[in-house]
Amino acid sequence: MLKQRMVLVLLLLLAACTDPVEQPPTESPISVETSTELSMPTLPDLDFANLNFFYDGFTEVRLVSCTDGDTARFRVNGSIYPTRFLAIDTPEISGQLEPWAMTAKNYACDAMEGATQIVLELEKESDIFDNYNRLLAWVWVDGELLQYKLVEESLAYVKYLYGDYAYNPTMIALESRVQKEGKRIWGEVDPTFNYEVSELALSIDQLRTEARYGDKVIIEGIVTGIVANNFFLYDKGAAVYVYTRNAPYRAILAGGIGAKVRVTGDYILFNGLDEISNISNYGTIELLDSGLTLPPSSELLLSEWGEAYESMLVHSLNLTITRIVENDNDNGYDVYVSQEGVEQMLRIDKRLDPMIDPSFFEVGRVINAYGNLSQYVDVYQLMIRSVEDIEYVS
Ligand SMILES: [Ca+2]
Repeated sequence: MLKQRMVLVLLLLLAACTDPVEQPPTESPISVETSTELSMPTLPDLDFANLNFFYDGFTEVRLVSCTDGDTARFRVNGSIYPTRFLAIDTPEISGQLEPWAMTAKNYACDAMEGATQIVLELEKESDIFDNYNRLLAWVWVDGELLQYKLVEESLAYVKYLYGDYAYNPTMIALESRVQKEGKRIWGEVDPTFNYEVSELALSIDQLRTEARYGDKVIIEGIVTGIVANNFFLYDKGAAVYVYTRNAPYRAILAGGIGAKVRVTGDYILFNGLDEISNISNYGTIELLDSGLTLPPSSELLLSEWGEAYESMLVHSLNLTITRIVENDNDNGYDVYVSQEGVEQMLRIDKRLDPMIDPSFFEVGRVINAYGNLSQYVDVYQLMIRSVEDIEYVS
C-alpha cells in the first residue's frame, strides 16, 4: 500500500517535471536530499537465536557478567566467553582506576543488563580471539551498536583497528566529530574521580634532567607550537611535548600559542620523544595566562638538529626541497630538505587548520623553515605549525 502511494507521488512529480510551462530548461525542481549526517550502522533482520556466531557470523547471546566499558562475559552457543568489544577502548577500572571508567562501565552495563536482545557480530577482517583469549565482536544491544553508542557518548576511544573492519569508516568519522566537542574523555573533568595523587611539581628543565619515565608530574610553561591539539611547552631554556591524544582542551583552544598553562600528566618516552602523556587521568589543563612573548628560535644547520633542541623552537635557513613523501597513515606528509649534503625532514600534519596542501612545496626550490624540533625513533624532524613557518627564498 505504502509502495503504491510512493509510486503515485513519483508519477505526480514526474508529471510536474515535464510540464512545458512550469519547467525551467536547466534545473530539476526535485531537490535530491543529500545528508552528510553520520548514522549508526544497522543490524540486518535475521533469526539470530538460531544462528551460530562462528559459522553464520551472528548469534544472540546472554549476558553472564559485565566487566567494564569494553569487556563482558557472554553465553555464546552454549559456552561462556569473555568478550572484548571490537575497535574501541574505554578507560580502565582494573589496575589504576582512570577518569570516566566508571561512567563507561555503568553505561555499557546498564545497556546490556536492561536489554531484551544482545547479538554478537563476527568481524571477518579481525582475529576471532585476542591475545588474552577473549572473543572479539561487534555488540548489538536491542538493535543498537554498543561500540557506536560508547564513542558517541565520549566514553570510548576508537582503537585497535587491525584490519578493514566493516564499521571502521563510521567509527572513525564519529570519533573525529565527538572529539571536537571536548566532552568526558576528550578533556572534561570527571566529577566522580579522585584526582588527588602525589605528583612532582617540576620545571621543564628539572623534568628533562631529574624525572624518571613513569613519574606523575606537574609542569608549567609557554605553548610554543600546537599540532592537532597536541603542543610543545617551553620554560627557562627547556621544552617538552604534551600529547593530549588530539583532545581539544579548552585552555589550549582559548590560549593558543603564547599561552601559559599548567599540565599534570605522566612523563614518558615515546619513540625517543620526551612527552607528558595521560593528562586526562589527572584533570584538565589550566590556562594561567595568554599572549606571552615566545622564546627566541635557535638558528641551526640541519646537521645540528639533535637532542639538545628537542621540542624547542628552531629554524634552519636556505634549505633545498628534495622530495615530498605522503605516508600511508593519512595523518600527514613529509617534506625532505637538504643543506650542505645533510638531509632532514619537515613534518606536515594534515590536521593543521588551515591545512597546507602538498602542492605548496616545490621540489628544487629553496626555503627557510621554522617550527618545533621533534623526534621519532632516531630521526629528528621539524614540526611545522602553519604555512607561516615556511618562507620561500628562491
Ligand atoms: Ca629524545
